[in-house]
Amino acid sequence: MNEFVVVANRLPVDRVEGGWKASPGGLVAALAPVLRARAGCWVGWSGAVDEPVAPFRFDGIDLHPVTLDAQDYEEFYEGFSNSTLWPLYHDLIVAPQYNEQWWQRYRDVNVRFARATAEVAAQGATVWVQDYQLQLVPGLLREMRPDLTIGFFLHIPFPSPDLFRQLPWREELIGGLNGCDLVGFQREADERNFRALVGDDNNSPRSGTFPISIDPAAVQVGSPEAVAKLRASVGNPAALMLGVDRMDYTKGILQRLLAFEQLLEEGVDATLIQLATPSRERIEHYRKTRRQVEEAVGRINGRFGSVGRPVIHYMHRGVSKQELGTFYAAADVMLVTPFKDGMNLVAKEYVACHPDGDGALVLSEFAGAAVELHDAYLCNPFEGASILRAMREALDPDPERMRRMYARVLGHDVHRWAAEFLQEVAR
Ligand code: GDG
Repeated sequence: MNEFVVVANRLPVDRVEGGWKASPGGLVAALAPVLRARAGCWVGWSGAVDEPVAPFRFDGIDLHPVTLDAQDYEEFYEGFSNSTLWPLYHDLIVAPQYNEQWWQRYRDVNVRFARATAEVAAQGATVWVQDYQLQLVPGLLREMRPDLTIGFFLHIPFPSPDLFRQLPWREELIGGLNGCDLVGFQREADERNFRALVGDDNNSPRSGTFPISIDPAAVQVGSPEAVAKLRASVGNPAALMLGVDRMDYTKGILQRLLAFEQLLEEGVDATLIQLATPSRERIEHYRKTRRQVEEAVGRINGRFGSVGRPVIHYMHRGVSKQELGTFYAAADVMLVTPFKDGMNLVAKEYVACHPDGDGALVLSEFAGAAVELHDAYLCNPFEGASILRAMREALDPDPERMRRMYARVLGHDVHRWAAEFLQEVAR
């Protein structure tokens, strides 16, 4: 029996030939020490469809797999989680779809997660539920196991009450969160939206703001040699710019490319590396985003590139942590321009790769990270001219701004985030 249980949609591992490998991520880095110290375990889905897996131990942590079949994947994951809640919580960048069958499936899967958790949690244990896919779990678990201490952290934004009220199942979803002792949010604005919805009566849980962060020790800063080699391979431009995102319509990749195109029109000698890792590829809005991005990359390279020297180096795949660290260290300007983002860890990872004041961050006002990283060159991604202005400013950066951001990120890492949440949930 476990004194501490983490419940997340995904287990912190990925399937590989003949076994498992650790999936990189700040959440595991932050929670692994706590799980080991407190005899804890992790409940989640393995990532493989229709593949029941028995509980197993990986890297000193007990993992309890929950099985999802093809229909769960379609209706719970792609459907209700990512075509209803995701767009609604990101302020309707695309229209959410409301589908009764998806909702039923979302509830079924949440029941399965709650049961699996109830089975492994010790008397009086602390359970920490993660993110929007599992919003009903706290309420279900509270009924099954009134003895537990239950926390929930929302990694994505929480919308204004007027948007939330669109949901045909709003009562049930709020009921789910009411099962918590503590609900945590990325920004105070998210917490305020939640409080405006639930009020302050005795049925509503405590809430708090806990901006998530990175594990600085896990970021592999590129060596000077690797950086020089990368810069030479892209033709040693005066300014090397970088974008790193999941291919998601919330990230504002197209708008960033269009602003970059305008910068080139002004005659600036700049090259952009844009990494867009594949994401939710069966959902039409994601396919459309990819088509638009790839069309723009082709057009801009057609206009400004020459043989052996494209102006945008675009990759639609994942790269190793080491390669990513070289990109971060090499980039003069990091472009993070989401329309809406819970936090955005890419911005913090870039800052962690620039301890000496070099480099510059262009950051959307609508990323949670903008609250702490107000020394970035902030922009409004809905206004092309604003992105362009921030890019121009970032070409001649003030090193003090990067130094202050570096101190902030290093002083508020993911270990501190987890410790503060767990201290508050226990209070
Ligand atoms: C959600 C919220 C919130 C990306 N490509 C590669 C790679 N990555 C890593 C990055 C970073 C992570 O993926 C992406 O995290 P973000 O925070 O930027 O964005 P989401 O995936 O949307 O995450 C977000 C977060 O949850 C945590 O609460 O900040 O707002 O939307 O760590 O480095 N890593 C490697 N290769 C890649 O190609 N190794």
